[in-house]
Amino acid sequence: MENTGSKCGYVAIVGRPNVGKSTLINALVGEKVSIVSHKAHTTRHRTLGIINRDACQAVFIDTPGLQRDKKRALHRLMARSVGQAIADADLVLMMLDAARITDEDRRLGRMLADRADDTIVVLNKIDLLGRRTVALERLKVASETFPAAAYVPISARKGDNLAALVDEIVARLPSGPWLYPSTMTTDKDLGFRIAEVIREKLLSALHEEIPYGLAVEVEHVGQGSDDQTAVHALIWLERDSHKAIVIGKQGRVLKAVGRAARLELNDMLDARVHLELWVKVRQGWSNSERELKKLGFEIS
Ligand SMILES: Nc1nc2c(ncn2[C@@H]2O[C@H](COP(=O)(O)OP(=O)(O)OP(=O)(O)O)[C@@H](O)[C@H]2O)c(=O)[nH]1
Ligand SMILES: [Mg+2]
Repeated sequence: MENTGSKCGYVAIVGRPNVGKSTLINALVGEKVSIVSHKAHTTRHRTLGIINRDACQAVFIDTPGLQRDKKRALHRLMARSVGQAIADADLVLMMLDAARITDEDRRLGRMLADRADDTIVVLNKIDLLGRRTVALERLKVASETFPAAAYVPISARKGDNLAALVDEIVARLPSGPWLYPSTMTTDKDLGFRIAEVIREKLLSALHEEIPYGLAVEVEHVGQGSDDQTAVHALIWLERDSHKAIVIGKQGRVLKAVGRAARLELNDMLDARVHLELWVKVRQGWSNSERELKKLGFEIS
């Protein structure tokens, strides 16, 4: 590839839980590279989403929502990956929910204070604000609270103003050769992506605290019968008492989760998927580095 005049850089997307970071990376890449749910703490792993525009390649890093509670090893790991992403990044998108700026946002702002020149504040969910004047007022508050190179209001869900955001990003990417092939959209392998689709469906089907003690591990992807693709996955829970809830009365919850996951996997794999799910208990996995490692978390 001719690299003269090309640009390439890492762009970390950071913000408190649930502000819409994963929704944004998916909207920018144009495919689902990171799962989304209405529950906080959905993203657990830093995940790349890559876009190419003319001679520019932007490598977005989706990160877990930064949170205060770091009691479990899992949460310490998630917080560490945010710090790592910020350190690795050429540019940082600091994402806010336009509805309100909180102490958690301010805490993150302090972490980024010395990176103001390469921080872009992204004010998300403007579709939920009634009037345009409210968006302008929120932008003013954001610009007074967080020093940054640019402030961009968007709706990640509706795709509003994303082109303006991409322009701001591309203008600030450093010169250099592309780091990834032009056809690559994410760094995650198929097994990981399948597990995440299943976890997403579980997150939307389950209530209360169960999602935080839930992990999905894909054991096998291969040729099934009748031209089907067979996928076997384990759903790990932290407590025996959660098993009945995840399975549901007469298996209804698990069946609905399996159906929703299978429909999405049919599209993702472009194949007819036969999905088998097993529910198992591994006590205390989220607070054990050894168990986290077994489940594929990177313990550095
Ligand atoms: N109305 C509206 N909802 C949005 C927008 N962007 C994201 N959401 C919703 O906000 C919720 C959280 O979205 P995510 O993308 O999972 O948020 P996140 O910041 O990645 O969350 P964590 O991974 O838990 O840190 C989901 O229900 C999204 O559909 C938006 O622009 N407008
Ligand atoms: Mg996320």
